Amino acid sequence: MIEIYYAPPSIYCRKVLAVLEEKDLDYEIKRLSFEAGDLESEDYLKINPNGEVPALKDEDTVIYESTAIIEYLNDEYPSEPLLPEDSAGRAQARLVEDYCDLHVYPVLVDCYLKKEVQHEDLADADLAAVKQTMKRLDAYLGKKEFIAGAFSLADCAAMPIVATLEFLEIFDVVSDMPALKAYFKRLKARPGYKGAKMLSLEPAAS
Ligand SMILES: N[C@@H](CCC(=O)N[C@@H](CS)C(=O)NCC(=O)O)C(=O)O
Repeated sequence: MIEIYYAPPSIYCRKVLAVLEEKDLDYEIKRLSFEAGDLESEDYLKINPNGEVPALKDEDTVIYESTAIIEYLNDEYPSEPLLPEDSAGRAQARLVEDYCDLHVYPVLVDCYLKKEVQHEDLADADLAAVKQTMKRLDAYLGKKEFIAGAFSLADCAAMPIVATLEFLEIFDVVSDMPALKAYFKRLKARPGYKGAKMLSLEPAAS
């Protein structure tokens, strides 16, 4: 059985959960707590020496770094392939997935911390930072159904973005981007959205 180390509400973890759900794989969530210091425990550092979530165990295989994890899942469980067949399409999926990790997620994590942990209102500058990343996603999407044409890992990476915008009640940042808005609606209808929405460990409502 696959085990996924998840500390709610990690957006990087929820990207992996989205892939697990898209591939309809059985998995068990090993819940860790940031507050309790679980990620710095000696036992967990043996699993992920970076002291971060997610990490994944699949029998004897242990992997950390969310991108390495989802690439592993796609290779190891190829029945629902989540990368296009052509090299250019694969590169497009990977670069947008990378953009989500490096640029979109950090901005949303900042907003989450400000609103949910520090209990402060988001400022115009916070929303502008989110919007700037949404514009990039909109440009990557263009007129396509999904980021790389067919549904891919990049779309799994976008799913927790949608869930987080909704959770933070800032979905309106995409109100003037109709194609992106329609794409986000398509993502919400996917099986993977259940995992992407799992901010807590409560079963995600559909
Ligand atoms: N590059 C890493 C980033 C993972 C990451 O930043 N995880 C955060 C949670 S969202 C974390 O575990 N931070 C450690 C901490 O806050 O103690 C990946 O893609 O897996």
